Amino acid sequence: MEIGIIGLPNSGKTTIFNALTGSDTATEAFSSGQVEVHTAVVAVPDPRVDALSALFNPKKTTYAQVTFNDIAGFGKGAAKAGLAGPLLNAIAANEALMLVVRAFEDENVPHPDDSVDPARDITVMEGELLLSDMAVIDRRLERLASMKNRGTPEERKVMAAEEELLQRLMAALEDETPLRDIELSEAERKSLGGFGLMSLKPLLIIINQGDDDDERAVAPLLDARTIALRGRLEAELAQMDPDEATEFLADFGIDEPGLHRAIRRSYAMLNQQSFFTVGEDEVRAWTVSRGATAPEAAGVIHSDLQKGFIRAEVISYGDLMDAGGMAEARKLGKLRLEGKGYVTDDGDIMSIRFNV
Ligand SMILES: Nc1nc2c(ncn2[C@@H]2O[C@H](COP(=O)(O)OP(=O)(O)OP(=O)(O)O)[C@@H](O)[C@H]2O)c(=O)[nH]1
Ligand SMILES: [Mg+2]
Repeated sequence: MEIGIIGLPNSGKTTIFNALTGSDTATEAFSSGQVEVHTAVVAVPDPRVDALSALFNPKKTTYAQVTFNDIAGFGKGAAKAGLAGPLLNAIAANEALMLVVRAFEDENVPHPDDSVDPARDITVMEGELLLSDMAVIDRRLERLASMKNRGTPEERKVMAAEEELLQRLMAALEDETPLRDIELSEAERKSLGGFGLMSLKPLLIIINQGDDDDERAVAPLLDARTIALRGRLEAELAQMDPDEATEFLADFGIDEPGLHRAIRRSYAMLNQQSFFTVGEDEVRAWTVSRGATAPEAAGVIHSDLQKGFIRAEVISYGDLMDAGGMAEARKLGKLRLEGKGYVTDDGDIMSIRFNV
């Protein structure tokens, strides 16, 4: 799962990236304007994995992972002519976007619009995503028009369907509706895959507050897809050893590090869930789409497990913990044998039977 961090220049993208990933990438008040992507892979904190690890005492414990990409800033007007190639490519490579919006005041850090106004900046940036998509769709429609009357009847049918779909999307964009809010069939989604449409991607908004700011100051902006973080503070926190961090969290009245909240929201937003494999060798969390079947889940572990899937032995995390161990759970009849049609649940513990 890759999440691209975007936002206006100097909004604090690299600071938030450092906070989320525990990196120590240099931040600067004046950007070079070059497309340079910082990447870090982060383990998804999950108390269930900790508890399973305590229960099985494995040689290795592996958390689910998410990759954050800190992408160069782009601002108002950037999307008019279509975002420049390298920037568009850097953003298109992500499954979801994290928009960083500045709320911190600091005279030494210039704002491209000369004032701090997070509500305005959210509107500006969402507008840029829509404009960028319009430019992409416009170009594609022109190309389709130039190919009219060419190709086999079958090819023409495909092109006509694509044109109709793109016109529908264009109408939505003109109406200021992001494409993620449009209902699309699986096939339509697939046909759009190569275009790098930005407003199609799930979007999580991070409001970057100053060290002494209170979340209540931006309360009207907070919703299911918007959270507030004190970026610089959290970046400092991410550099501390655990004891120091605990004290620091208490001092600043932070319930839990922003990383945990941001990851949880990202997971929900991406329609993802976790299942676990357990044993003496390894306790491990895996990421699947919500609604994934048992064979699809098996395929995340290895394609052979999906191909040769016979059945899965499944127990819910809660049942296992209640029983206090696998042997006890088995005695209580809590382990289920599930076939190919089984739809996995968040927190399932699975053991796959397969045959290749
Ligand atoms: N006071 C304060 N300063 C911050 C905060 N977050 C970032 N800054 C400062 O703002 C400046 C820009 O931060 P960056 O994280 O580099 O911003 P950016 O969005 O990555 O900038 P570009 O990549 O250049 O577009 C740096 O000087 C940071 O130290 C914050 O929460 N409070
Ligand atoms: Mg930066």
